[in-house]
This record gives sequence, structure tokens and C-alpha cells, in this order.
Amino acid sequence: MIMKRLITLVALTAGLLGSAAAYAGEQTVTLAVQNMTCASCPYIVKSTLAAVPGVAKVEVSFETKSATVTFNDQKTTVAALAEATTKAGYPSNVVEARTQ
Ligand SMILES: [Cu+2]
Repeated sequence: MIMKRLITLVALTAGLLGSAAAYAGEQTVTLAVQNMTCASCPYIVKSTLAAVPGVAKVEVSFETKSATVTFNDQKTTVAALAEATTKAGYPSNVVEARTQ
């Protein structure tokens, strides 16, 4: 009984770690974002990207006019990310991609 409970706990913990940490399918890309003309633009770009299903983390830089996005490539694609920012008025394209 105790052993069974322990196995369940281990399986559960492994599952949680698997979804939170980097695993196969997680990617980080840097997008060059156009039209960010004022200080509030990065917030719009950030919330737009964060709303895309599968996106885990977004960092937007107004200084370098770029967005760094970590996402699950089984849930979304780079094309979908670029499309989302474009629809919000900020066309973007990938400048750097790496698989974690
Ligand atoms: Cu603005």
C-alpha cells in the first residue's frame, strides 16, 4: 500500500517536472519585431505572444525591437507566433532559433 502510494507520487512529480522544465519539443526563438514605436508597444507584443497556446515564456525588448519566446513546438509554431504579432500590428520574423 505504502509502496504503491510512493510510486504514484514519484510518477506525479516526474510528470510535473516534465511539463515545467525543458523537454523535447521546447524551443526558444528570437523574433525581430517591427512597429514598436513607444514604450507600451512591448507590453502589447508580450501579451499577444503569451496568449498563443503553447507559449511558456516571453521577453520583449523595446531597445533591440525583439521578442524572445520559449514555446512547445508540438502546440504551436514559429509561423503562428509571427502571425499573432502581425495580426496585432507588429509584423515579426525569426532572427534566431535554438532547440533546448
Ligand atoms: Cu506603442
